[in-house]
Amino acid sequence: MTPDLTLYDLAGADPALRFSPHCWKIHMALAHKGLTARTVPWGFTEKETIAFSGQKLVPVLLHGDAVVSDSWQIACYLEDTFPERPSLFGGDTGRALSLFINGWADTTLVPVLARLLLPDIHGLIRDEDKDYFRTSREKRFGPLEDLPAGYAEQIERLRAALLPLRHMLARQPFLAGAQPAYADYAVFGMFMWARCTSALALLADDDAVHAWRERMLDAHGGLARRAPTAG
Ligand SMILES: N[C@@H](CCC(=O)N[C@@H](CS)C(=O)NCC(=O)O)C(=O)O
Repeated sequence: MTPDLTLYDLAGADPALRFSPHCWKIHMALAHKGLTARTVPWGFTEKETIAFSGQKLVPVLLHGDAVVSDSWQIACYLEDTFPERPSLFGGDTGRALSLFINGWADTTLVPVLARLLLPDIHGLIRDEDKDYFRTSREKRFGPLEDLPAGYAEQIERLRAALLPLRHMLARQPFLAGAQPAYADYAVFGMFMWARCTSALALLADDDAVHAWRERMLDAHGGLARRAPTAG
């Protein structure tokens, strides 16, 4: 029987525009497991809609009576609930290493990318979310209007931060080895955040990370490549 899954998924003013890096990790993880979820588009200030989950962020996954929030917890839930389907981690060692890569992407790539993407995202979200988005993001990153002035340096920072990835992808096609798995999705979510919201060229054409990103866009029948983008 097909499991009944629902995913609360960050959306723009256009509900088809799904750009959350953490939600994208889960879109890819679901596809990896051969699962589909009904998705519910969610705006930044719709905190009441997900209050049942006991927290204020997406993704949130519902499966029967189970309510799971936080992308890493959702990935572990999918792995443990559907062990007969293709593994996201390839065992306990792979799970531990995937947790490191997930944490690396969240702590190293999110702040660098945020400075490149936030002004465009502000233009793409629902009017009723704009004040909240601006106030919450400007506390961390300063005035949104000031960010574009630093884009060239910021892209260099991003490319420098990707060195460990580049080093590995020069030797194997995916972070998880011959085929993609959650380690890849944890990083690729960041690139979907950028692809869906921005036209900035973040990677040089001859970068091994660029070639990997192309392979990831093609993975699972081109799920990510088909996703609506702002452009
Ligand atoms: N550690 C969480 C982070 C979730 C998160 O930051 N979600 C963002 C969307 S990408 C969100 O819900 N933001 C709402 C807000 O900023 O109030 C995870 O991995 O799921």
